Amino acid sequence: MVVEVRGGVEVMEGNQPRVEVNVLLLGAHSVGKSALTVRFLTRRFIGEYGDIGEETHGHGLFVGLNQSELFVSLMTMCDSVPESVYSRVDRIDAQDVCFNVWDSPYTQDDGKSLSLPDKQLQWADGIVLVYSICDRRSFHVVRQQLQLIRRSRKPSSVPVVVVGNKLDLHCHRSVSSEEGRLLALSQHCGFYEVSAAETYEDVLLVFQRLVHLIRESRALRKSSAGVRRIVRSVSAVFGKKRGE
Ligand SMILES: Nc1nc2c(ncn2[C@@H]2O[C@H](COP(=O)(O)OP(=O)(O)O)[C@@H](O)[C@H]2O)c(=O)[nH]1
Ligand SMILES: [Mg+2]
Repeated sequence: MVVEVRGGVEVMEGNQPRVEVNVLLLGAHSVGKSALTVRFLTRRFIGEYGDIGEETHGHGLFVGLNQSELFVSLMTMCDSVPESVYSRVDRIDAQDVCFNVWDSPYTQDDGKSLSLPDKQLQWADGIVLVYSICDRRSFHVVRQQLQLIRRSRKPSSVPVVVVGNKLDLHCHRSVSSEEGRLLALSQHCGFYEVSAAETYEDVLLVFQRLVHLIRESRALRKSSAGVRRIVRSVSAVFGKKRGE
């Protein structure tokens, strides 16, 4: 029995609580966002991926794959949920986690200043920011996107994992591990270098780390809301006493 699946957090499947996390992938064109998404969802690397455009309704991502081969489901569309979100349920730390993954195409290659749609940022519980270790320009894009995320209306603490992809091409590396790690550390993000082409396990680690960061951030929000409630009740009592 599914009680609630509306782009939110609280889901009950039977009697078992299930965590729901919305994961947004960002980064420059051709860094491997779709490759990482497909790796995570299907464990496979298929080489070429159509972009999930507004018009494709989620089918572009899986060019070359038979839809029936996939153990993913296209989420039910509703006002607050975009068309191209794929979901996968995983068991992490003895709890079912439903990943809703939005692999958004990069559309800022026209020389205009970079911006991120508010719709995406408000939807996301956590963000995977991808660059290619062989493409310095894509690293600058990640740096800029990170600044935009931290300045956005969303709480600046939205969990982010920075990912340097195409590790198998390390002989063409133009961004060092240290630079990537330093950027991530300076903005309190997780950091991984992976190869979507070569390994599933490392890609899985990225998503698992993001879940841990999301859990931490939710727990922090809950406890600070609790503290605010206590402070309000205490000031109400003392305020009353002073007025009496
Ligand atoms: N060598 C290598 N190529 C990759 C890797 N990940 C993606 N690619 C290739 O890079 C190109 C762009 O990948 P894609 O996922 O479409 O990038 P996106 O535009 O960020 O979604 C494709 O030709 C992929 O096959 C990787 O880890 N290693
Ligand atoms: Mg893509």
